[in-house]
Amino acid sequence: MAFQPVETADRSEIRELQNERLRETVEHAYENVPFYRERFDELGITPDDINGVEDIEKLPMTTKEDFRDEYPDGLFAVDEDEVTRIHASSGTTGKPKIVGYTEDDLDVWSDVVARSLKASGVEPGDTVQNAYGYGLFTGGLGLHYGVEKLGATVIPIGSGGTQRQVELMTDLESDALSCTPSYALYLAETAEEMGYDPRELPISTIIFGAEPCTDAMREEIEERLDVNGVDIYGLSEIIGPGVSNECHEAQDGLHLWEDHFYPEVVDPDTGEPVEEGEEGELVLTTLSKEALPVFRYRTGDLTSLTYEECDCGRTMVRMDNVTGRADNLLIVRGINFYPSEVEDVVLDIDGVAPHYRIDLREENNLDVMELIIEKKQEFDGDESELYDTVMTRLSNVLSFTPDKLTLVDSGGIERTEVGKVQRVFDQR
Ligand code: DLL
Repeated sequence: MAFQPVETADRSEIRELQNERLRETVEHAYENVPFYRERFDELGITPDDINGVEDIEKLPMTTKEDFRDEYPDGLFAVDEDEVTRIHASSGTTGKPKIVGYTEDDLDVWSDVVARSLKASGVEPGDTVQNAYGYGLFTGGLGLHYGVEKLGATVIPIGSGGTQRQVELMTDLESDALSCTPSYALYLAETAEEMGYDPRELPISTIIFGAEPCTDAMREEIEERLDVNGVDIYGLSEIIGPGVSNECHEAQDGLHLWEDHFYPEVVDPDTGEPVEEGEEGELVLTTLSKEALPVFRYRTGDLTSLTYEECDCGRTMVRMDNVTGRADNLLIVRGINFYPSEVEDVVLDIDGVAPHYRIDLREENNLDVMELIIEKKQEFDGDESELYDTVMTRLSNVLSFTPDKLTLVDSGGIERTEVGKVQRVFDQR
């Protein structure tokens, strides 16, 4: 059922592994990363103070600014000749975050991605069409080696070239597709334009990640392509895709592979831990990374954790799917909301396609929000009624309405064929 026995291990066994690995990681980082040694000194701690994960809060937190300050490799804990691979994650501003892997790190990464794929319902012998970008982005190569590790066949097509994706998928009878959720929809549209019925394409599973996906968006993908949509989560600073993944059996949260990554959830403002089940910012500590050990990394991603048993038999903690980031809270004239809240409301309305954008600008020193949404191709109802429905629903559920609501025809919102979709354009 699971790819590795540890996925269903007793909690006490998992805890022992975590304790042992945390102690090793602390020693390793203290010995080899001046940045961490200085932080430890400032806090007045040494590796002897860390006996296990119960001491995790004594450790310093690491932020994306630390990656930038230590650019390119100041956080690396091994010599250059031990680094087998480099990846990078480009932020919206400034230098990218550079991450490195030893051979053992790459092995762990393949393992956790293979676990993720198996949890998604992919079996050895299946064919996975990997439409994540290859290159510095961790999505392409990360998924690639996981598919091979599982014993499945990978089609390393990468991102873009959507017509070719559809043709190859049909000719090679791909069982699964890995891509961003927005790309899955784009592929469905392209297939339709090419004269295919997207529901008749051979894929039965889509492993989507790298972007937030609300339940409404997932339903749309599943319906349009007649697939099971499974969520994969990860970030370059920790390893890449494969930090956690939904199981297809229960699809009730993402199992976090906590023998390699220790999770905490904290209040994004104070950094203090929140109760199990409560939402906050995910903070991750690597437990086995050699090239780039990271303590208490502030991911910025909002989620909650549950240690309750899962129907699938895996014992590893589950995190809620990530639909918001602590830093994408929008504040418009004092009203706070996340783009995902707007998405949830709007996509639930008949006649609205899963494509939208939020434009924020300043007019006469005031914030102005414009919401642009696309009508479904088959929509033939009354446009002003649709307009009213959207406004009323937003007002009822979120207690605010945009200053301007624009309905555009199908295809009116630009699609993202390569990379991550951008839905908020803040020009303030
Ligand atoms: O996006 C790694 C990845 C590749 C994950 C392919 C899944 C599939 P980065 O480019 O470093 O790495 O971006 C990491 O993307 O902190 C989240 O904000 C967001 N993210 C990743 N997966 C999900 C997901 C890759 N399943 C950042 N749901 C993370 C929501 C996600 N957000």
